[in-house]
Amino acid sequence: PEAPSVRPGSTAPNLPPCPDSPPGLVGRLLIEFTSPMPLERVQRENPGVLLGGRYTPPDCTPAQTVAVIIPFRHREHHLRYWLHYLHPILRRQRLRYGIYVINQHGEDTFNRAKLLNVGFLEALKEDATYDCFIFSDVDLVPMDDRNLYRCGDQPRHFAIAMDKFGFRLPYAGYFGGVSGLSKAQFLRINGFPNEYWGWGGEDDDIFNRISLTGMKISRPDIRIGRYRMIKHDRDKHNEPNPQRFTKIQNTKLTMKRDGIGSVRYQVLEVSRQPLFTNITVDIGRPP
Ligand code: UDH
Ligand code: NGS
Repeated sequence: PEAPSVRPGSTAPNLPPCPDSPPGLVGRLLIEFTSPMPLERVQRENPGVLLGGRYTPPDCTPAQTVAVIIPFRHREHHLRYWLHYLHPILRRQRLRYGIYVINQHGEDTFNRAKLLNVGFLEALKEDATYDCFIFSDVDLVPMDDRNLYRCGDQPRHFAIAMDKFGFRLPYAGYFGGVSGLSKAQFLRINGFPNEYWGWGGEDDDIFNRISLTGMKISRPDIRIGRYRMIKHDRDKHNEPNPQRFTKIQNTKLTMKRDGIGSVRYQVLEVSRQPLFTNITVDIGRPP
């Protein structure tokens, strides 16, 4: 008899649903950024990851398909550590996922939130079944694999206990670092703002969008939502945005016109690497 054909990366039929609490988790992890991390080593350690950084559990059918979106420019060294730590964690969490690095082309002012909007749309163009989006800075690695990179019935904030903040939230409304929204939650807030050029405030604007649409942030236990950040100097062309304080006062007005419905950009290259999909994009520059 003919073997059933299964598209690579798709879920094989007849597998049981993946468990709510994955059995193979190890809990607290040792995370360090001192030993060198060649990409060849990371590839060797992750043979089960398919081209473009796609993975599907071999033994169960996950409830969600997760796109992990990373805003990026000139951080190759951080990305290698991120891939080294995250692929095994996501695998143990029994996720069906893809990794998308959204690389801002050129040297104009950086725009984190606009890159995340691009990631949402481009991931869906690759695979219309993505229904959960995890937005992660490239320099943040979870210290506990029980911090599950999934979506729930409210937007989720994952990076709640970072080493640089003494393993606490810096303020109650902090929504930076690593966050996750279902497709429906993301569309409900009109995605993220496109008009925060330079550092700061865009995560507070997203927090405002969530509150203004009547949703509540969900967070893991403080003992589990721990993160190490790779130490780095301030990047070039990502200076603190002097307009950020006034902009976050106006989310209620701006979120209707500025968001996923109004994002304009040009994809320059899509390159499927062994451990991630690299999307280089021209997002323009501040007016
Ligand atoms: N990012 C890049 N390239 C850049 C700027 C930002 O890839 O040039 C991405 C990256 O994923 C990063 C994220 O955007 O993790 C957030 O930007 P950030 O790392 O600048 O924000 P953070 O708050 O640092 O971590 C601000 C500067 C801190 C200087 C501290 C000096 N000791
Ligand atoms: C707030 C910023 C956020 C930022 C947070 C942590 O003040 O964007 O600090 O920054 N909001 C504004 O500037 C309005 S950190 O300590 O990581 O550099 O995420």
